[in-house]
Amino acid sequence: MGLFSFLKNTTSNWWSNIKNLFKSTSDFDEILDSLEEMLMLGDVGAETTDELLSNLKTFIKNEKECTADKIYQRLIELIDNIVSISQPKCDYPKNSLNVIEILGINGVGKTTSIAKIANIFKKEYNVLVGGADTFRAAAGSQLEILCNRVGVKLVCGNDKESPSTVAYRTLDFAKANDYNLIIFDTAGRLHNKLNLMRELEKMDKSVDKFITDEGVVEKWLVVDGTMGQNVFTQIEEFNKIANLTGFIVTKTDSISKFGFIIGVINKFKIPVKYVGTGEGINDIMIFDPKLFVKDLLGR
Ligand SMILES: Nc1nc2c(ncn2[C@@H]2O[C@H](COP(=O)(O)OP(=O)(O)OP(=O)(O)O)[C@@H](O)[C@H]2O)c(=O)[nH]1
Ligand SMILES: [Mg+2]
Repeated sequence: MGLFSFLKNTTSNWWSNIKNLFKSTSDFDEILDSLEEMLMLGDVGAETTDELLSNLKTFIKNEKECTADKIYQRLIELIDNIVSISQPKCDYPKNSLNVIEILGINGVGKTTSIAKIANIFKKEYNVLVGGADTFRAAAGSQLEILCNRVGVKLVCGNDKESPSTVAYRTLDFAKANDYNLIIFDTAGRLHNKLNLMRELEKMDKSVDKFITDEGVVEKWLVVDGTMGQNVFTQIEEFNKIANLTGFIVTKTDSISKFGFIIGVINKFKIPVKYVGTGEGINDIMIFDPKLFVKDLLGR
């Protein structure tokens, strides 16, 4: 069983239909028309679908003895090239403070994902979690329960504190106590976009005070896989207010189409770091592009 074996139950239907298309006819125009439709239906998105199609058209034009199978192999190669910018390994300098800010709209799985990645990173780093979601009253207690469960120290804010104050306190504590990886939970729902932007800017100021040149600051957006195409708009919005460096795609256990993963990586050139596969602490996997291509496309 491959790492992305969960894809086999669901997505294979989407991809098998695409694969079968290349066996069903040798009329290249017909293949390209149906392929376009299937990529769109699979949430790959208009831009990436257009790019793939135009690339395949050029390939057909230049290939002396083109066959449906050659076009199919080319398609896989193109997808492989797209997703392989997602490098699975996260490597942070152990002698510095490093920060991962977890962003995303409400309910996408930020807090749960923090517990999951804290549990992974604690094997290699001294992990401290900062509860900078002070907007929602229950956020702190949920995070506390999860951090206790994975055995990771938490610095929690109260609802009278601003996220930047909590960030400052957390980093101060981290510096004094030799933590080297700080993961921040943030609020998904602020009154409006401007408010969110201001809070994130203020948080960054706190972070800047502590992070040295060697330290890494990541901003990972959590997107809910069940939202399909809609994740594109969310990413666009967040990318305007924060320089995103990665994605966590959650709830992949409840989805049947993974095309948006291809589209998102291609459009934003930002790697998918982790994939959430359930509600349990261990229901997470590193996004390995090679395995994604192997298991999704059966290469
Ligand atoms: N099936 C499934 N459920 C998940 C996954 N990740 C998170 N969830 C569930 O999604 C719900 C919301 O998760 P949270 O972690 O509280 O989401 P959040 O983004 O922190 O939410 P807010 O703080 O309210 O903005 C919870 O019921 C989680 O158990 C996943 O990978 N698969
Ligand atoms: Mg939360």
